[in-house]
Amino acid sequence: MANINGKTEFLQALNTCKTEGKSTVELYNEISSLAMQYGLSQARAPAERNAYYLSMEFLIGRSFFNNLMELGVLDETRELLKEKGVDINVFEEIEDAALGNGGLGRLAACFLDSAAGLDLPLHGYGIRYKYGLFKQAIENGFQVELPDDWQRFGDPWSVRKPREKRKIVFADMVVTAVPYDMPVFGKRVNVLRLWQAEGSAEAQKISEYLYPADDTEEGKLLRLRQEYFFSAAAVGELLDKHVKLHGKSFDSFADYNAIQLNDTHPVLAIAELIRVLTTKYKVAFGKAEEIAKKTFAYTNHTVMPEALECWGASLVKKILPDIYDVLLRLQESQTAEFKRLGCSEEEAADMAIYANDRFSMANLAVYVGRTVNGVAKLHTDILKSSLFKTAYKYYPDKFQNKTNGITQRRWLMLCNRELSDLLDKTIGTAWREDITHLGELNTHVDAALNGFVKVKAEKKKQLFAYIKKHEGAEIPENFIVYSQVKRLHEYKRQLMTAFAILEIYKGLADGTVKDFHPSVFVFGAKSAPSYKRAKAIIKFINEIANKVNSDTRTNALLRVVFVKNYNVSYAEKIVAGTDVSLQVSTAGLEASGTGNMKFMMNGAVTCGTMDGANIEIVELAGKENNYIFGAEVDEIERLKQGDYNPSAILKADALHSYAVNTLIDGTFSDDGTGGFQGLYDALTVGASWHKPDHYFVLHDLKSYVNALLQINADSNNEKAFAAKQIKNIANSAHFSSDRTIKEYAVDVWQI
Ligand code: 26Q
Repeated sequence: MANINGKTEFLQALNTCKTEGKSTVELYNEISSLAMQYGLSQARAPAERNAYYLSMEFLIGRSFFNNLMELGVLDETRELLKEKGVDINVFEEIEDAALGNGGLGRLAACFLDSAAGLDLPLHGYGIRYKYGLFKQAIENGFQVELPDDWQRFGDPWSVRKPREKRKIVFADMVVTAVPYDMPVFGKRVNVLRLWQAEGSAEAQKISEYLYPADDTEEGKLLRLRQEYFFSAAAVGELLDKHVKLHGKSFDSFADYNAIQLNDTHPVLAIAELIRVLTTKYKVAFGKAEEIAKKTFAYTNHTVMPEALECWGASLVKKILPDIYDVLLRLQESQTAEFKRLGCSEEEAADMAIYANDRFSMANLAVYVGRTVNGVAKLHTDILKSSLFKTAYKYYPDKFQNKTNGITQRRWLMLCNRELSDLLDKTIGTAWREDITHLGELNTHVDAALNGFVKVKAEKKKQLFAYIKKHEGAEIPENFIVYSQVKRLHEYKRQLMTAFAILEIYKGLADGTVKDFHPSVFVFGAKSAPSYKRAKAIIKFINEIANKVNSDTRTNALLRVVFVKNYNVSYAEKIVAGTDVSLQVSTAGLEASGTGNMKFMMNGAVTCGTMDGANIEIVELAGKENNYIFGAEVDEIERLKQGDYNPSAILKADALHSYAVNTLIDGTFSDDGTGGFQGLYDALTVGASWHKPDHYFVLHDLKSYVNALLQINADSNNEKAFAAKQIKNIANSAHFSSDRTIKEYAVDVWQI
């Protein structure tokens, strides 16, 4: 094959590529590998100082379209293929690389995209799972999990580097870590290096599958192995590289390397760095600790206590005895430092790395991390005022906020070409290079109105066609679209949306809700396989969809669709075709949210609570252009302290009673699983581990229904409503991950 080292050569090669008689998968692999050759030829010499993003998850999605776009050949490829009689959309058959659960994993992918786009040397380290997040089927309304064998289409975007393999040693086995490099194209070519575990059958299990939960239930041996496996591979490689380039002068290690810990999952990297420095290179412990303190930075993504990882000391001792020793010594030096700082005993206990026979990964990360950041302003404030309150008292300078962002390349240019073209026409093309130019749309709202209404209608049409194809559900064209798509969690309150829909449905049926603009509610969500209540909520939504969609009294006005196997590619369709973004978590619990930003940038209004980044969204786009409802953090705090009585609310409100009682009055069937009774009990009597309705669904339900109805009424004034949507686009530049990455680059990584 000819050497492809430029765009012209790529297009020539593509032109001579025979398409007849080839399957989509064959063509996909062929075109992708041509593009890889072209893309890799653009790589330059590595940077002196690099930042590394250690993450258990990289939720990349589909690479094909995105990479062709980043390489500047998507349009030409589309045209060339068309001439050959191939519709480029056939490659949508290639499924996503879903090496992540949700927000945290997708954020990692957006960050890599932005860094490459900004010419900043940020590289990823993670795990090359054989199976990504399970594929979700829906059977009789229930979630069923199927394996996600994403590599069956081939993996043309990775390069296996067997010569750079490493040994990872556990007390009971030795595992080979083989790197696969996925280039990240942009202004520069960065690398996402994913490690695959090889060796014995036991060894291979380490990279076999992604934990399909986005919280911890219990410490699991395999999870510990996974975390150590990729952290140790990354740290070992960086140390080897350092020795090769700079000799054994580890004082300068942190001058060349900044390591970002994406939540607590890679935190063992800290202990591993110290272990290797002290054992292999005989660096004194205190010195090694100092180097670690200059190298690592930590991002927290959740305040949910169950997701803060702790490892049982005996487990660590058994499979990673040297790491166990390092952790204990870190605890000693931590204790000494706390003494110097004058911490009380309780304060020291609160921040302890080791307590109750467990190692706290969060406390270790906060102790060693140069910086600690939350992912939205409110979230960082909560870290300072509660979760890490004591640490904030003693180390105030460590704490920073880095509000999340999303890459506009995938989430606007790629998924919404129509809107992108309209922006070009309205404000020129400068926004494509520098997203802050989007702000210029603020003074061209009227000029964009007609065009925007057309674009939204077209994106809806495309979404409805896609839904028809994948779910079989028909949605009439004039419907407005409310979407709630995200992982299924009680705190995200999909159940509250379900109740709100039932109340609206009843109002439509009995005529108390009037002048209702036809509306569809779109849900997409995977539940952790072992999360019973979340699974019951999926069944409940599907039961509601069946009832509502088949009721001829109301189905010209109201529909409900639960899309199965919600993933990055589905999200690309949904964010572009949605009018109303539902972001309704209990205030204080959604660290940031990033779906909210994708919807905003595509011109949806937010119907949400004052939580996570919603607060910053309405701050920037205006409360008058969005719909905020429900209890704010301080009120939630008061409710928690006081005697919140959801049963009283239920009793006092006939509509609420109607909606909630459908769980238990035979309106719907959970097939005898008891799942619906479980949901009902959680709201009305609570459980051994929580008070009734601890996510305050019933407290916020009334104001939620009102907000939904207000939106519906406002949407009848098409132009005024479109103006609100446009103002959201115009003020969304702040939520570009380009902005976030620039902040990390300056405030944390100094790259
Ligand atoms: C931990 C231990 C064992 C098994 C699983 C886990 C685990 C896995 C994934 C714990 C947490 C996660 C993922 C968390 C996550 O996605 N958090 C989201 O991060 C987004 C990016 O910052 C935020 O926008 C969301 O608000 C937050 O929920």
